[in-house]
Amino acid sequence: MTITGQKAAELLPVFNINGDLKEIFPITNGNINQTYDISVDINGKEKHFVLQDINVFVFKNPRQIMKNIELITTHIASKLEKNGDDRNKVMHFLYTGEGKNYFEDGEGFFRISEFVPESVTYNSCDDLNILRSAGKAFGNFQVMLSDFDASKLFETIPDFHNTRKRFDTFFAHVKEDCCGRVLSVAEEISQIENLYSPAVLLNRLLDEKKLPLRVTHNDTKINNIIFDKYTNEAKTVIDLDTVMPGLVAHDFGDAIRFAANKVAEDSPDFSDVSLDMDRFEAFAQGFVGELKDSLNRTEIETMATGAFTMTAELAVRFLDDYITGDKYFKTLYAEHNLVRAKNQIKLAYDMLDKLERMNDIIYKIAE
Ligand code: GN1
Ligand code: MG
Repeated sequence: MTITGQKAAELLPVFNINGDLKEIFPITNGNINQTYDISVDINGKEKHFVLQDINVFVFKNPRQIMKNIELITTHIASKLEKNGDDRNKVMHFLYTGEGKNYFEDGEGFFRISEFVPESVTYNSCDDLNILRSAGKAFGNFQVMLSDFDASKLFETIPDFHNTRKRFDTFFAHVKEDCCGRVLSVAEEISQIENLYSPAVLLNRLLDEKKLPLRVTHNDTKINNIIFDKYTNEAKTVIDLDTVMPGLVAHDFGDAIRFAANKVAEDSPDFSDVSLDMDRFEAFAQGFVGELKDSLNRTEIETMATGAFTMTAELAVRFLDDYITGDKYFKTLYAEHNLVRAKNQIKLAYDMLDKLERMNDIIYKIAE
């Protein structure tokens, strides 16, 4: 739901912010939750916060998300402190008078965090140093959670990166054709059918217990990292809604899918869609470099496959949303999900072509 200025002002005292709302701006990065930058006058000083209304169609149980986030961030904060680092480096939400890190009423499910000052985020980036540091930040996020007991976490979206299930659900929806759109995307459906077999490789290796489950972020778009505005150092990893047990290749792969595509994931310039190998290498240096001592052989061998897998999965998810009536992802125009799907299909095929080169790069870094 859209948050009005009046609602934002009402929420300030609920989260113990003693000040007056000055302005509220939508932050349009995310495809799911409604997010705002709010500025508040606190005793004559302006301070910014991030206010969000969680999408409860997507996150059926938002209280579980907030519990997960509380556990994860407390774990990371105490680890930072132990290492002599600043515990505030990890993101944290404000608490209400009732001791909750959220507030819900008939109008929405709200949470507020402090805006990281002097910071910047990137939706796309061709600066290889920034990409390397993004890789390092997401790799380090997993390092910080490597001793976290995964059984404490709720599965906030069951089967979130169960690629095989994503495909199977999609094929079932194709049969149902609830919105009469299937015929118009017959070509894309057959392209997706041809991706099925390579895309379920990670599922198979997981079933065979050759890949370990770790605590992963699961939504590693580069805009989920806050960078220092002046030094471009990665400061904080945000968007912890989908932190759940997962595969390391999912985190690596989703980041590559998003940050190493030559164009945005929803660009309609399909002929420009392609995996940029320099960006791939830079991110991999940061990510694999950070984690290599803890990765097993199969994880290293399937890291690049993860990029293909996540791209194929997103192609499926976007097309699935299109044929079932655009209920999941925010769309700005009628064919937005279809454009996203076509873009990701093109990228997935390009990655299959480049798989060997990608693997060579990973092996070199992991040596
Ligand atoms: C959604 O809301 P945002 O932009 O952080 C989605 C991700 C997709 C992404 C595609 C919970 O993330 O899985 O990769 O859109 N998040 C959820 O842009 O489904
Ligand atoms: Mg997200």
